[in-house]
Amino acid sequence: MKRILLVGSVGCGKTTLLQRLHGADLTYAKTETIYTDGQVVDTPGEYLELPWFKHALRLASFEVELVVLLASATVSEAKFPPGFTTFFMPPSIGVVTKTDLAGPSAIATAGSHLRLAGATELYEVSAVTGDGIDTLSARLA
Ligand SMILES: Nc1nc2c(ncn2[C@@H]2O[C@H](COP(=O)(O)OP(=O)(O)OP(=O)(O)O)[C@@H](O)[C@H]2O)c(=O)[nH]1
Ligand SMILES: [Mg+2]
Repeated sequence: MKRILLVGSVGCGKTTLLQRLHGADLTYAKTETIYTDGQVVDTPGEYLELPWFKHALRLASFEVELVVLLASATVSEAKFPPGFTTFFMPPSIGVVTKTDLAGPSAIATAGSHLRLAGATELYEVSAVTGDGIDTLSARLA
């Protein structure tokens, strides 16, 4: 599996996706700091949402091959600034999360936020039901 950095707002599903990708039990634990689990660097959503933490995301991105931007299908507002992917040296992909909790138009809205952020390659997943995980795992292999 590629070395990846997970970036997204608080509660968008980064840690749950990490657990799913690793085939681990899904257990909720608030991420308090940047940490590495195998090939995955997980980050707290605050690092995206609070401007003075953003530099930490950029530093962490130097360690990975791919940045994964996550947007929850349950959140209607954009959490990434336009062109956010240019902030990172490695390429980025976009992942819409929590597709089990939203309809097609909400999923499309989250996807449009990821495109505006600069992600040209999008995936739609539910870490809970497993929908879309095989396709994403194949991309990360
Ligand atoms: N239904 C559903 N719930 C999900 C999914 N992914 C995550 N959740 C739930 O959303 C909540 C937040 O998930 P986390 O994975 O902790 O979110 P996070 O992005 O790591 O959040 P921070 O660590 O605070 O930045 C938890 O209660 C998860 O169970 C999903 O695909 N479907
Ligand atoms: Mg987390």
